Amino acid sequence: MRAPNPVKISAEPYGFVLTPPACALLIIDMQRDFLEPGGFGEALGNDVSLLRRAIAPIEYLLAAWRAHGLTVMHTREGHRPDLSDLPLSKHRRGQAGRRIGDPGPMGRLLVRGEIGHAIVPQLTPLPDEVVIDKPGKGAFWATDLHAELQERHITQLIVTGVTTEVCVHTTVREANDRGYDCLVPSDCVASYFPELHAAGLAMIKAQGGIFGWVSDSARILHALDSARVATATRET
Ligand code: C5J
Repeated sequence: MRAPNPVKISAEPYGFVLTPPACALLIIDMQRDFLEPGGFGEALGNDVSLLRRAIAPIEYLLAAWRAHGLTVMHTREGHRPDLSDLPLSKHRRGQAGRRIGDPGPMGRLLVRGEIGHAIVPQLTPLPDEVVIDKPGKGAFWATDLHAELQERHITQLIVTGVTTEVCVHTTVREANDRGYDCLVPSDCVASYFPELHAAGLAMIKAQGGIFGWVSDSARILHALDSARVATATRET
């Protein structure tokens, strides 16, 4: 399907003009380690069921992005099996025996290649989609994400995934400083802490959109659909 033309998405603090070929859908850390029992998120004492509400809305956006032939990128937080990319400060956090690299029901916690490190089956990347392995919370730090985006002339990001106030927020801030316009669909991000989820979204759109825009998946899908209808009408 031909990529649609620019279209306005209803968003806060004001409308976001989406240019589909220049906009990547970025899916942050939708890994079993954060979303399923027995992973790193649960080892930190969190109720992982709170994150699962983001899966279905992301699935819808992902299907639309793929159907339009637009850019999709995924990230995974995790460390090398020898933990050489794990700073001591990060390693020390959490309870002894339940820290990064310790064994768990889905393999070693937050270690690349383990079962828990995989993206949840509903959002499994296609072979041609970029998967960024990141050792930090932000997706730009110590990764090739900026280079991958620049190579594809991407200037806008729809940022989805988990958790709202940690890896999503850090990534939006990093992206904003690098000149990307970021739109965050509120139903496609989630947190173990509803109050931090709300605060995270509020911070993004405050002060005239200091870090970016907030909308939701229905409004994005509606706009994408209108653009497709407009393109099809012009072509007939
Ligand atoms: C956390 C993340 N919360 N992906 N990681 O440790 O947000």
